[in-house]
Amino acid sequence: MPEKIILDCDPGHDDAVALLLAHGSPDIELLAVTTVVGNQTLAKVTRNALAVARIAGITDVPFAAGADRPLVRRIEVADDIHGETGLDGPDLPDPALELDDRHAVDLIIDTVLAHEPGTVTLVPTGGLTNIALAARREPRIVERVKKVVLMGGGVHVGNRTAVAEFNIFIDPEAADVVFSAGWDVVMVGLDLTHQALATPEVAARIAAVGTGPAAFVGELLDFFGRTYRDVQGFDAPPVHDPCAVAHVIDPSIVRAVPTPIEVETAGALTLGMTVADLRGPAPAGCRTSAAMELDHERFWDLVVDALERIGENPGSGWTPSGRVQVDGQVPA
Ligand code: PIR
Ligand code: CA
Repeated sequence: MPEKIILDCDPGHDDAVALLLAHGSPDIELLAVTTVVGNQTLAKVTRNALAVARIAGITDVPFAAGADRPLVRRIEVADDIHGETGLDGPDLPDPALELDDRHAVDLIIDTVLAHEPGTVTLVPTGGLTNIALAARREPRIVERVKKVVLMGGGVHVGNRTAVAEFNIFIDPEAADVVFSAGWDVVMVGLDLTHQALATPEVAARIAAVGTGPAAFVGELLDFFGRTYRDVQGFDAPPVHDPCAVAHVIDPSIVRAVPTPIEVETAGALTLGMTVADLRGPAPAGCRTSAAMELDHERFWDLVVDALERIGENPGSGWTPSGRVQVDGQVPA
C-alpha cells in the first residue's frame, strides 16, 4: 500500500524535486499539496508549485495556499539561493491547475480527518507555520496523523546561522509547536541532507532519462548548484527536500535515530536551533528522531525512477532552455 502524504512546501528548487518524487513514486499517494511563505513570498511559491504541477502532469491533487507570513516574526526569504522568483533558472509555464478555494490549513485538516486514523503522513519542506496552525486549529489531527516527516533543523549544522537551519529559523515559534505537539516527528535535517549532493554523476543520470520533466530538474539543479557554489562554497548542491519524501518511501535510505529535540525560541545566538539531546539512549516515549545517515546511491535511484515513471508530458507547456549542458558537467 502506498503511503498517503500531504506535502507542505515553499518551492524552491529542492521542493520542486520533492514534488516530482512524490508524484512519480509508486510508494507514495499524494493527497494534497499546500504552500507556505519561505524561500519566497507566498504568491511566488504558490505560483511555482502550480507550474511544477503542470510540468509533472499532476492533474488530480488539490493545491492550496496557506500562511503568507510567520506566526510572530518578519518575513525572511532565501533569494540568495533560490533567486527572485523562488525558482530561478528554467522559464516556467503558466499554471494549468486552479487553486483549491480552501486555506491550506483547512485543506490539511479536512484531508487528515477524511482518512483513517494513523494513515496520513505530513511532509513539511518549508517553514512550519501552516502545520502549527493546523495543529492548534484542530488538535484532533495530532492524534490522527501517522507522523510528521519534516525537512528542517539539524543536530550539528546550521545554514541560516551558525546553528539554525532556514526552515526552523524563519518561524521558530511554529517549529516549537510542531516539535512539542505530541505526534511523532522525524527531523530530516542538514546532517542528512548535506549528504544528498547532486554530483555531476547524478546530473548525468537525470539527463539520461531524456524527458522534459527530467530536463526541467536538470535546469533546476544547474541554477541551484551555481548559487550553492557561489554563496555557500559547495562543489555540488545538497538537494534537501526530497530526502523527507525518501524517508517516507523507505526509512532504510534516510536513516533516523530517536533523539529528544527541542526548538530554541529565545536564544540571542541560537534562535531557531534544534537542540538535540545526544546523551545516552533516548528516554522511553521519545517522539522525535533525527535523520543522520543517507544511502546516496539508493536515494538518487528513487529520484531517477520517479522521473522515468513520470515519463514525457506533452501538456507541460515547457521546453528546455538549452542553457544546460547534458554531459553532466555544470558549466562554469
Ligand atoms: C535552502 C533553503 C533555504 C536556504 C538555503 N540556503 C538553502 C530551503 C530549502 O528549500 C530547504 O527546504 C531548506 N530551506 C534548507 O534549509
Ligand atoms: Ca523548502
